[in-house]
Amino acid sequence: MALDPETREQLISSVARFVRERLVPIEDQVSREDRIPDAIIQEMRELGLFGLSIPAEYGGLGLNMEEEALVLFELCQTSPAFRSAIGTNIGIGSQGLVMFGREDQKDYWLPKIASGETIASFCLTEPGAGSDAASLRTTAIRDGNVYVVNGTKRFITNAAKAGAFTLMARTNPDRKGAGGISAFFVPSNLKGITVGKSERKMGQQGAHIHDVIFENCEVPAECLIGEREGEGFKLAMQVLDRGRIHIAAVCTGVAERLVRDSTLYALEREQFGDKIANFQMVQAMLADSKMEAYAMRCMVQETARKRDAGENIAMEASCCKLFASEAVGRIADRNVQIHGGAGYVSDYAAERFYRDVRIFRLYEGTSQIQQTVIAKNMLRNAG
Ligand code: COS
Repeated sequence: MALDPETREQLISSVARFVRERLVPIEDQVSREDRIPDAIIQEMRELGLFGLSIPAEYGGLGLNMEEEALVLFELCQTSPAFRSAIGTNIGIGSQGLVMFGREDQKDYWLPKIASGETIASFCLTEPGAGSDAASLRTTAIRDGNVYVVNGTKRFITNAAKAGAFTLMARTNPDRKGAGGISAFFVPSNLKGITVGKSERKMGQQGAHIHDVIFENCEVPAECLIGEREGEGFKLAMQVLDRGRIHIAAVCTGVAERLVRDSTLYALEREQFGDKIANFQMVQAMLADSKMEAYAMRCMVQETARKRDAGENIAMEASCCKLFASEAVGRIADRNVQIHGGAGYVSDYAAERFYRDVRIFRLYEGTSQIQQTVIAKNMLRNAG
């Protein structure tokens, strides 16, 4: 459901103010302490950020994809670790349920997800199944009223805080590939679930990833998302189609922040008796970064609108994710370059953002997976 223009503007400007006044001042602290203060998480709840995309009838703000992107453009003008706190609730952790869940499942879980009372994570990746998601080996074998789940999930964002997991597991181990996979929405407090340690990462300190281990975990049969087994891979792919627009919007927000940082630094720093902003080689870098950030915004908005209109956007979502994640890497690199030696030391945000943006080219499908999806669709359409 689209918001009326006035409410939409109010939401976007309150998020922008929250970022400017509450998040930017503590970026460095969050990075050093590897922790977002509880008071900030509470403010995020109060702003409705955990429920941006959850339909209004379940207590969320019910934003469509275009509106969600507009909010992310603002929310991500700061360390992307803050977005990660809400990212799984509004994206990959909840959307399987929103798109394919039964009414009883949605009634029970979505209000808790929307309020931030429950954190929802997405369990697809495994030690042996990353890009080749259809090769996952976690099994869920039906035994009376339960599925007995065994397997390990890897790099699961927000797992230690999660109250529930969207879990992809093989209900038919005789069937290799996508067809034997089903999706479940599983409470995290079941016996037989262990969450591993927080992994040390290159960037985005304050956001955490863990292994989730299932050992003879008895998952009630009603946790199957939807009515039928074997639909889990397609669910995961559709969640990721949407997730790829979301990540591209995140990249756009970060890119716009870095373009601003680069410009302000170039206007402040003097060399050879002049502001470096007056040197054409610096201007060329600024212009390239601006051009790319603008292209990102346009691509994301266009694709989000198409999705809202009900079109199949699998190919365009991959175009957005591929372009935006690669471009924000170049923009972060130019930002370091414009800062010179100061860009390499941790006193400036440039160094931190340079590390933070590297993950965008990896998660929710590497750049090479996006190329594969784009080319597959092109060839199919041409055929
Ligand atoms: N929407 C709906 N259905 C889809 C789909 C989509 N976007 N993409 C694929 N499918 C369906 C196919 O139609 C096919 O169904 P049928 O068997 O009924 O024809 C089935 O899913 C298998 O598709 P495909 O053969 O294309 O699967 P592949 O094993 O070749 O894998 C890629 C496809 C590589 C695109 C997929 O494994 C992928 O996205 N990998 C990256 C995973 C990822 O992003 N991981 C990040 C971790 S999550 S944060």
